[in-house]
Amino acid sequence: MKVLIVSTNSLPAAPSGPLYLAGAARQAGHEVRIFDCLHASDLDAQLTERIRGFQPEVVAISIRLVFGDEIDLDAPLGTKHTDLRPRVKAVVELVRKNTDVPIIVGGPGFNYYARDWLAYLGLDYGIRGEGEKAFPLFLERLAAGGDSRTVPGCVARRNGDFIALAPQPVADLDSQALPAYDLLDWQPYALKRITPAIFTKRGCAYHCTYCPYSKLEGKRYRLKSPQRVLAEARHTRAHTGSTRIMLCDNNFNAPRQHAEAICRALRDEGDGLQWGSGDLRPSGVTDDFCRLMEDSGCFYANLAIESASEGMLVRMKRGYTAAQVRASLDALSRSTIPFSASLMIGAPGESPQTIAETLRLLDDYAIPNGVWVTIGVYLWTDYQDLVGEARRTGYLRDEGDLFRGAVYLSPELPRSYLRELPEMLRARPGFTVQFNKPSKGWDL
Ligand code: B12
Repeated sequence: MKVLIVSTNSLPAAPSGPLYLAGAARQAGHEVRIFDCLHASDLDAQLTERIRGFQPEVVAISIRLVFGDEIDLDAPLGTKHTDLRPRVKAVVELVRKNTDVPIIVGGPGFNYYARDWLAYLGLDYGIRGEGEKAFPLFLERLAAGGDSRTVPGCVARRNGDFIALAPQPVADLDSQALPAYDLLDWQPYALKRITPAIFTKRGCAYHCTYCPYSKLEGKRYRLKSPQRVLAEARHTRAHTGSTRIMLCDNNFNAPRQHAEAICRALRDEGDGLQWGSGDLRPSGVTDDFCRLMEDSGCFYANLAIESASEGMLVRMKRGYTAAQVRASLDALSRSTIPFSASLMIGAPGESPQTIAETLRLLDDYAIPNGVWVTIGVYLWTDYQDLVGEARRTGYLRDEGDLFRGAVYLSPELPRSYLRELPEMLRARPGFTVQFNKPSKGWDL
């Protein structure tokens, strides 16, 4: 079948999801094209032209984000909140205007809100979860005229009914198709200074109270072999020309042996490829590990500290201590790796005292690439323990709140303190602050 995959994301990031999806559909024998809205200067004209030119038999729409916050010092509290749903709706309407072939939706931003999305977009069918197996299966059913409502992860509306099947995680990641970087012209991404991204595993063994990933991807790790990661890295480099690659899995260094094996494989390849990770866990980051990261070409690592208050780390169930945060910062500081750190402020129990505790620890370090602070914890899904707590305490009242964008801010943070906090943080060298507002009209 002729398959058009439309990536609706309008914030700068590599379209990794659509690329893995495209690879899988092509491996199953379909003719695939990708349209990335990120570069569309005239969405209407360009998408119309693509549909008319290619004449797809099915259009797959990938939803990465529901809303996004970006730093903008001219915006209230220095952060611009964008509701990205209207953009996705505009894409669906444009597709509808140009063709009546089936439209199917999926992607990380779709997973939590499948039912809301279908109602909002006026569509009847989507797939939650990983697409490598489910999407080709859907295409097979579609081509053969079979029942697509038995595809794992599918969500469907019919005559007022709504069905949702549990997604089925891909067991063997090594045997899946490579991300189809060859289907993209990488030039516009390079101009926007975007680094291509691949992932090395799925799953998360931790259970942080604010994070949905272990429920989304499973607690058991599904690892790609180092050889497979190398094959993806080579393929990505060959088709983007980029000597840098982001490893976009969560907690890159967990499990530690897996991260070490990948570093060794990249080091032994020795062809100058550099890698980065936005999510290094402050545990087991020793001098030896940092040396391995250096030797394997790590050009950037973000240490996801979140908090250095002992009490907050326990409350958030982060699974490491302030002493481990210190040990990780010590080791990274002795290395040549350009690293940054990130903090998340505002989870239950956060108070001016716990923030002071975190900042006191950071005072002992010069962090070369700065500190990224997010104030306000996103509430996405009932997969987060925090959402349960927010419902119990009456912080969240309405079922539809999540799809409209809700943020948790500890009630122990007085407004007078919050008013001063962003400026107080921005005054520290290298600190960048994103202030996620609890709701649309919320102000201090
Ligand atoms: C890595 C990551 C980042 C990296 C991006 C690095 C990069 N170059 O890609 C960084 C740190 C920059 C980042 C930033 C942000 N992120 Co982020 N990020 C992720 C993360 C952890 C993985 C995404 C990924 O690439 N996965 C690997 C690819 C292969 O998987 P995938 O995209 O899910 O695609 C698969 C399936 O979804 C499916 N699929 C995809 N499309 C389609 C379409 C169809 C039709 C079908 C059937 C299937 C399908 O098949 C694919 C293959 O299995 C996700 C969480 C998660 N685990 O999903 C959050 C996530 C996407 N991020 C999120 C957010 C909000 C953000 C920010 C807006 C945060 C902020 N600043 O406020 C920014 C925005 C950045 C941007 N410009 O887009 C949210 C989005 C949810 C929402 N409600 O909007 C997520 C889901 C996290 C969460 N809370 O659960 N992020």
